[in-house]
Amino acid sequence: MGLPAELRPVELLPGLIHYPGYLDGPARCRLAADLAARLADAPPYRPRMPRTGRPFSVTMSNCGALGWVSDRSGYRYQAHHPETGKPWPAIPDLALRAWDDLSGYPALPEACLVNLYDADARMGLHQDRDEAALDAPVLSLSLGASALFRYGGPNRSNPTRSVRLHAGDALIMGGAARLIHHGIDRILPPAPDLLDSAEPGPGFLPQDGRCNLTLRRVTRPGDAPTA
Ligand code: MD6
Ligand code: FE
Repeated sequence: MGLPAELRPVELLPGLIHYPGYLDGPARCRLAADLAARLADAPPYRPRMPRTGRPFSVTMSNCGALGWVSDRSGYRYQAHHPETGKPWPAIPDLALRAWDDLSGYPALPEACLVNLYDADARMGLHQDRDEAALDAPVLSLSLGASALFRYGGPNRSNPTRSVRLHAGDALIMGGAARLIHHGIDRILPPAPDLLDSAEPGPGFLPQDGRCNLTLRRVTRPGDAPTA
C-alpha cells in the first residue's frame, strides 16, 4: 500500500504513532464493503462487563483465528462467535496489508476486533493486555464518524491527553506505549461544512456511527496454538 509522501506519522508518545488519513477514500470503501460481508456472517453483539454483567455501549464482532470477547466470566480470546458458535471470518485483506506496512512485527495478526459505535457510545479507559505477545503492537484503523481518543500512561492515574481520530486514520500502540491506558471519550458529530459532501457511511454503521478495527497478535510466534 505504501505511504503517500504527504502522510506524516505523528509520534504522540514514544511507541504511540498516529497516521492521519492512512486509508484514502477508495481504500475506506473497500474495507467497509469487506467488513459488511464479514459482519453478515459474524453479527455484532453487545458484550457485557465481567462480574457486573453491565452491557457495553459499543457492539462488537471479530475477524481472524481468535476473537476478543467479554462476558460475566471475564475477558478472553476465543475461536468462535459467542452467539452463533461459528468460527470468526477472515481478517480483511486491507487490514492485513496495513499490519504488514505499519506493525514492524514478523508474524501475522491473529485477531481483529471490530468495535461499532453509535453516536452516543464510548469506551472507558482501559489497557489492552489480554495478549501473550506483548512485544507486538496493536494497530487500529478507523472508519465512519470521528472520535475523541484519550490516552495516558501505564498507570490509570497518569495524566492523559486526547487526539481526534478520523475515518482512514491508523494508530499504532506498541513498544513503550503498548500498555498505556486509552479509551474513546465520545463520537464527534459530523463537521457542519462536511454535511453535504460526507461520504455515505459504511452500510453496517448506524447514522453518524463509527467503526474501529484493532489488529492484534495474541500468541507468541512459535508457541503452540491455544485454540
Ligand atoms: C477505538 N481503540 O478506537 C478503541 N486499543 O475505538 C482501542 O481501544 C485501541 O485504538 C489498542 C490500540 C489502539 C486502539
Ligand atoms: Fe484498546
